[in-house]
Amino acid sequence: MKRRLLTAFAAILLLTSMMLQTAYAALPVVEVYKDPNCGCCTGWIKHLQDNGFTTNVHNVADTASYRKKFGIPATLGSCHTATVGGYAIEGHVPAADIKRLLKEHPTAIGLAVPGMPLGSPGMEAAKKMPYDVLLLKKSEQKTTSSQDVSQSVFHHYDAD
Ligand SMILES: [Cu+2]
Repeated sequence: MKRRLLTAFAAILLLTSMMLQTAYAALPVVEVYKDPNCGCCTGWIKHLQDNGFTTNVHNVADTASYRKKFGIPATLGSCHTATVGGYAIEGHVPAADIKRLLKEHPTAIGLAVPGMPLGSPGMEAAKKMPYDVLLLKKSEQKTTSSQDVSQSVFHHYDAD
């Protein structure tokens, strides 16, 4: 009898710890690569943290080399580049879109907000610009140029 109770107790403990692990695993750590003097990058990092993400910031001299390594075409570049849950995140991508990406889990390189549009997270401004969050995928065509990345609009943000 006592033994059975102990077994039940152990099972409950195991279940609880599994549930806790799932809760923590819900948002993987964002590894951010930025120039040490980039202010708007810091603004974006704060936006991620305010939305429940844990960040690991790497101050690097050459973000372009990381961009290349993560498969982001230079033409779609911004001020910082990041990885999360096996995806690349380029520029001022809103946290809500990163969460959607992780939830929907498409086969993709990741998301990009090219340039630095005013009004995007970390680029707060009185007047907002319209901008797109792009979903980047490896193109079917087997070429060796940066053209082998296809892009589609993941989320469009309107101007004010
Ligand atoms: Cu920026």
